[in-house]
Amino acid sequence: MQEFIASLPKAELHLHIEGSFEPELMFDIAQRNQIEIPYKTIDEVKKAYQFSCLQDFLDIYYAGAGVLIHEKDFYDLAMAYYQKCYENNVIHTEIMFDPQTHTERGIAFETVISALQKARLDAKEKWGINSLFIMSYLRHLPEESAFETLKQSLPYKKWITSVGLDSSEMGNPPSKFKDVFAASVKEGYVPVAHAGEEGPSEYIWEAIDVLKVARIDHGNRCLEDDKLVNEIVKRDLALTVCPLSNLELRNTDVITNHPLKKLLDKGIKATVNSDDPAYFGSYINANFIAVQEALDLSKEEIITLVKNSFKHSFATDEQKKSYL
Ligand code: ES4
Ligand code: ZN
Repeated sequence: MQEFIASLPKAELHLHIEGSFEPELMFDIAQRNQIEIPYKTIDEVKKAYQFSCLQDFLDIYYAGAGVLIHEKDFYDLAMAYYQKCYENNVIHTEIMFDPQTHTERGIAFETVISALQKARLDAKEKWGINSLFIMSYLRHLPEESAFETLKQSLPYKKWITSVGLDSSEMGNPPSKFKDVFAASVKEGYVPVAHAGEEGPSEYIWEAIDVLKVARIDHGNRCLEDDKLVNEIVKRDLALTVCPLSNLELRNTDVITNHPLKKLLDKGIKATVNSDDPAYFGSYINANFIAVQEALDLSKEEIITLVKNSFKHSFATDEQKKSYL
């Protein structure tokens, strides 16, 4: 089964590039930029990567991203993730990046997007990997800051497919970003949002009704509301589920209780993704293997999950035809 999973060509739809920052690369970049980080060894890092909730993780994630300064830093970060895609047989990936994590520290939007674009072209040439970019707004910041980010993105619009919403969910409902999402859609960006990861099912309702998302990131807590489940099925909205992220951030107590199979059984188009693999210790194949074993998923169910990712990707129809 493990070989079967590894051998399948896959798409990844929920991946934060800043969350793919492996400690080894973080040490290298911190050293060349002469920035102090609070760890001396990989062991110390692993010890620090024990989280009790989303916020706990985010504090460490933003601190890690703080060593990224130059275009080459972002390029190296992205290339390291594409290398993992190659190793995991990911042939199509939709990469989220958080501009505000960097622009708030004085790094230019252009530095980030130029590096990502170069890496995308090189990964396509080197490994044949197709990728799209999702510009994600930080929901703990005011909507005004997201508007500023939208404005900064416009010269690079042709390189960016979609807008997302991430960071601290509780207390920052999707409706806080109603206007900036409407403006983003007007500019041609496809809307997605994290909802129902830690937050309640009401936040998922807002993501679909107010932000009019094309996909829901996580969405696990939809299971608490039957009407919402019906609506998600009816509107054919996919969920980008991240099993080992849910486990590491304690949104799932044990992996055998993960809701993935329940979602599939209710007819929801669930997909499997790694979220922040460097922090949660697992890339996409490990996520598939963990849920396959814990939930006793059949080969057919694995194929359904993989097909869901391709079908609900933002690839062109022509690309989708070649994938499926
Ligand atoms: C995130 Cl797992 C998760 N949830 C919300 N925001 C995020 N940013 C990076 N990873
Ligand atoms: Zn995420």
